[in-house]
Amino acid sequence: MSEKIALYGFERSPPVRAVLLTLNALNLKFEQITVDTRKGEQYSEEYLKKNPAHTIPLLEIDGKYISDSHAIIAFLASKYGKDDSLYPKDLYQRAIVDQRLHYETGVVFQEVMKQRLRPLFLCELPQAAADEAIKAVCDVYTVLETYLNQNKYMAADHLTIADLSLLSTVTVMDLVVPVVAEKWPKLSAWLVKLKQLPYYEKANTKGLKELKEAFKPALAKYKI
Ligand SMILES: N[C@@H](CCC(=O)N[C@@H](CS)C(=O)NCC(=O)O)C(=O)O
Repeated sequence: MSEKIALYGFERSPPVRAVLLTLNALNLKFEQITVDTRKGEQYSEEYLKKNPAHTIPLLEIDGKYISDSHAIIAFLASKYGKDDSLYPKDLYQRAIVDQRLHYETGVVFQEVMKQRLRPLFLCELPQAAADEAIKAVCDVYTVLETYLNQNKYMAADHLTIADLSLLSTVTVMDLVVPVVAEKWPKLSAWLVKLKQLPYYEKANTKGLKELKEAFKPALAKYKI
């Protein structure tokens, strides 16, 4: 690989961690450039030129930019995968991976994490709304359990970028609503298996540890 790769973002962000997991799965060298959204760094003039949508992650590759974790990980797997297993070339198999990625974008991250879990995390909700948020998380787990009844991994019988994307968010939701084997046996086993990936610790645990600390007041306040 001769291209120069840089990843903008910080590790608390699940979509940033999805990219970190993929970069590590592909054994790629890259530079990490901190953009802390808590400090509003995504709104700097310089960053907005690179990503007008002011989101992290952002990938820079030889002076060109790609935003959105799903677009980034599909690009990386297509360009650097030693075969097509992470992002299959077969159009039906690829459509299944894409569907899981869209589900992660629209439902898991945007609807459940951003709109429901974030206010819970900020202790802004009454208990009834917290109950709704928890139910939304359980609904996601049930959908994922069904995917895992169809395949050994989220979108195929082997690891794909759909697993890496969902792993970054499910590990956060698991901090609030634990994925218990009694209710979601396949999802629970999937989590255990993915946590054994050789690059898991390096790519996913730093941001997660910080979030675990940050979640403590909410976990003390609500009955979950
Ligand atoms: N669908 C996007 C979501 C990215 C996103 O919303 N990231 C959050 C941080 S977790 C962010 O950049 N928020 C700051 C902002 O939108 O201004 C992706 O997967 O990259």
